[in-house]
This record gives sequence, C-alpha cells and structure tokens, in this order.
Amino acid sequence: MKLVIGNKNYSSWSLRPWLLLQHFQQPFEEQQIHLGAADIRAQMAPFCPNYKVPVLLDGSLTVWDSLAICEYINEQYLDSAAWPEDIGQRARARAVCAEMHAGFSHLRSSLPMNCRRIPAAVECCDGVQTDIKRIIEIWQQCLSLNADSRREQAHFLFGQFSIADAMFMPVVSRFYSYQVSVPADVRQYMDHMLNLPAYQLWLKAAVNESETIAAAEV
Ligand SMILES: N[C@@H](CCC(=O)N[C@@H](CS)C(=O)NCC(=O)O)C(=O)O
Repeated sequence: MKLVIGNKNYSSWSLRPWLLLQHFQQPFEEQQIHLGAADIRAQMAPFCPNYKVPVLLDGSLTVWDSLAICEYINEQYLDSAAWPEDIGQRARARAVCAEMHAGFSHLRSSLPMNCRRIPAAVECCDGVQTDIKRIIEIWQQCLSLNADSRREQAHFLFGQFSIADAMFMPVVSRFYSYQVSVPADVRQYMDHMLNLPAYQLWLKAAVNESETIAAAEV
C-alpha cells in the first residue's frame, strides 16, 4: 500500500488515514507532496484523480478521500476493528464522522491545522465559536456514553480507538494549537489523543518539515 499525503504540518485530511494505518501498525509506504509547490498539479497527476490528497494506492486500486480510505483499510486489513462492534454505536460513529467530514467549515478555514504552531489563543468569530461548541458537544456525548462501568472516562470517543478518533484528530490538534478553552473531560480526551504514539510520530515529522504555507500560518 502507498499513501500519498500532503505536508504533515498542514494536511489535516492526510493525517486521518495515516493515523489509522499507523495506530493499527499496518505496513505502508508514503509519498509526500508539498501542498505549496508551484507544480502541485503535475506532482498529483499520476496518483490523485481529483488533484487532492490523501490517496491510497493498493495494487491496482486507487482510493481517494480520507473517509473512503479509512473505510477501505478497515474492511480490507483490520477485520472491522476500526468501527465499534455494537450496531447502534457504529451508526453513531458514522454519523459523527459524516458531520466532521462535511461540516465545521468556519473552524477549518479560520483555524488551519498547523501542528508545530507554538500554542496560543486567537480571537474566534461567531461561526468558529458555533463549530467549537458543537464539536465539544459531540465529544462529551460520545465520552459519557462510552465511560466504563467504573464511570471512568473513555480514552477514545467510542471506547476503543476508531475511525471517529482518526477523523477528529486534526480538530484535536487545532484546539491545542489555538488553545481553545475546553471542559475537563474534553481536555483529558485531547491529552490522550495528543500523546498517542502514532500522532507523536506524525508531529515529530511535521516539526522537521522545512516548507511553510503562509495562508495556514494564522
Ligand atoms: N474530502 C477530501 C478533501 C481532501 C483535500 O481537500 N485535501 C487537500 C489537502 S489537506 C488538498 O489536497 N489540497 C490541494 C488542493 O486543493 O490543491 C478528503 O477527505 O480526502
């Protein structure tokens, strides 16, 4: 398998399937394309049908779109371990992933992912505040539904690491980079995600990248 990704520091969509593969210790090659390169279309042309990353190449199969890639990895290599076992929880996990995939445009455009940013708060407009409020609501509902029998907070949104955590990892990174104020249970979830060995590997590589994209340096 080869995963074509963008800059680790900035490419939020690339982070999702990369984290899933890395967390589940699946072997894969990666190829990086600098999203600020002048010849980006020429670099993407051989791999990316829609001129976007991430793209997964597996034998003769090309899968584009981060969520579709996660679904494929889950079915083909993980024996469905990346979705909750319970059908109701699985439906819920898919719903929050779909909401993440299609929504939160204010947050995405105003607070771009920038993993190595020195954490500091910024002013957020009403649209961003609304997105933040809704994301916190989703996380708190998932975490309280999945607390264990001793009422200890779940480490992940659905108990075990799932595609939902991978889909929200870039938001965790943003909330940290822009020091979004969050309640204690959300802080605990974020700390757990930020310390995941797979994310730490991504972050280390992001910090070592030399390219910068001015538009993402808010
Ligand atoms: N819905 C797509 C979005 C992919 C996307 O927008 N990728 C960005 C990088 S994070 C990209 O390739 N941008 C390059 C461009 O638009 O020229 C997914 O989930 O994979």
